[in-house]
Amino acid sequence: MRVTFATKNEGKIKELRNLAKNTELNIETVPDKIIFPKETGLTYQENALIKAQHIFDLIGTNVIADDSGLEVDALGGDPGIFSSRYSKRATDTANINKLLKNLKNTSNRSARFKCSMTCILEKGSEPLFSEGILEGLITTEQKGKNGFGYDPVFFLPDLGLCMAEISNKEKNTISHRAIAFQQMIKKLGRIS
Ligand code: ITT
Repeated sequence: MRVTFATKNEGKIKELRNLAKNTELNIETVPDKIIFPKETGLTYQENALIKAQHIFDLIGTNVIADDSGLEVDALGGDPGIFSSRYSKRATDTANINKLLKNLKNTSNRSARFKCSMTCILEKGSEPLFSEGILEGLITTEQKGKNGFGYDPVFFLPDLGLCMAEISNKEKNTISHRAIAFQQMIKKLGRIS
């Protein structure tokens, strides 16, 4: 089944393509010229639906979207739904720098990645939703070159490594996005 992934984030595309390898889903991307509407939702789920619905309205075929973010306990859950636009420059490096600055001298480093995924199918059923969460700790300095976003400062206590230090393949066995995707695959299986 062909599904268009409503995102502009190259890191997400790479991950979802790999996740979909052993499934019947064929992940397509949106043309560069497409402009997404503002993510005005108050939750990951609302924002994922805004992205998916926008592309579905344009192309009318199966669409999948994810909205995700990092929640840091010592910052009251920030940056949360604003994770990609946390800093003014809104680049991965600027976001990480702002995060580490805001956590300076903070001993509570607990945090989690959350992902809400939605799928709208052309056969006209209600949108499907799934979710994934991954717990971790925010480091004091960056480590590793893999992944994207906050991966270089997201420490995985069970592995003793940052997310950016593990392979993309390994990330895809534990990540919030992988959990949400596996749940979505089950839901799609039930209705096909
Ligand atoms: P699209 O809206 O086009 O999908 P985006 O990057 O703006 O791309 P989101 O609005 O969902 O996507 O924001 C997610 C942000 O949360 C992302 O840019 C990262 O900063 C962070 N994030 C989400 N998943 C992550 C992951 O697996 N590793 C590291 N950072 C992640």
